[in-house]
Amino acid sequence: MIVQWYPGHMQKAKREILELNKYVDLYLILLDARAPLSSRNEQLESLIKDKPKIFILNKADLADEKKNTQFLNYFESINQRALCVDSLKGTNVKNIFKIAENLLKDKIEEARQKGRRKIVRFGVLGIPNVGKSTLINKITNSSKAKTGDKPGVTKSKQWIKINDYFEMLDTPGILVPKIEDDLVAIKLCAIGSIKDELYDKELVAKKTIGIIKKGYCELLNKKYSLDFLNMSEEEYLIEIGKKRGCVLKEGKIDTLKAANLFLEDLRKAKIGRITLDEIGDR
Ligand SMILES: Nc1nc2c(ncn2[C@@H]2O[C@H](COP(=O)(O)OP(=O)(O)O)[C@@H](O)[C@H]2O)c(=O)[nH]1
Ligand SMILES: [Mg+2]
Repeated sequence: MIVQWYPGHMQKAKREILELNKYVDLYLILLDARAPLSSRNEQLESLIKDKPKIFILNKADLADEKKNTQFLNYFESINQRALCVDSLKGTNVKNIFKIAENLLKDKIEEARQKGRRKIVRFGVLGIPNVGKSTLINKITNSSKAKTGDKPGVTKSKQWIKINDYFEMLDTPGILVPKIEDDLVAIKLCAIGSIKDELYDKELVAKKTIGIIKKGYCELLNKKYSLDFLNMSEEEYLIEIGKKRGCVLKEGKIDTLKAANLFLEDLRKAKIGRITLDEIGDR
């Protein structure tokens, strides 16, 4: 097992989502554009299958542009609405409402004919650190929803009026990441959705180097001025350590420090815009 997990989390998440589902008309399901398949939890999604949803491929600014397009096409092919978003800058955020209006046009029209106004209530769902609070802040233009760099900082609950037609719950629903599959778990650790204490960073760094050397070998070699062709993932991490001066007292390379540096570079897209999932992964 890559990640140490506690049973019971899934049950708690289910209860919370079922409670949320009593009030919500439409869900924004946030996925990390750098791993749009691995950051999905279809088991929990199935609890809300009676409600329309829009997949938000968030942090699209950090992900591979070509893959962004491929994944948008993929979601279209499975008849799902999806949008690439940068919640920090607000790129594409306005389009969320156009799609939402379209998805709920029958209900809106039905209310209008009865002389009422349908207020569409949004709920935001996603795994930790995917940018839920950042998106809610961007949309509601307030600092009510707390954001942070660590998974799981949000508490409290309140509807925030966006305009005459839309309201948004200020507290997102947290989806438990699916971690039964080691490859999925590695990717979720790599993008920062799993708390650091729960996994072995050296192992994750090595495995992630293994994943990205296939499609992004050039970016990797350029960033660290190395040559991948002749090296194992272990050796590569050691070389990164040498280049970055991660040396222990006895002259040994500090591979944990090297792993931290590598993961930091990856998460901030300092190696380049990298997407870890492939369409064919599912
Ligand atoms: N580059 C980039 N960073 C983002 C984006 N959305 C959120 N972040 C960052 O991701 C981290 C986690 O965001 P947060 O909203 O707290 O995630 P939450 O746990 O899902 O509520 C923060 O450091 C945000 O600044 C985005 O679209 N692009
Ligand atoms: Mg949050």
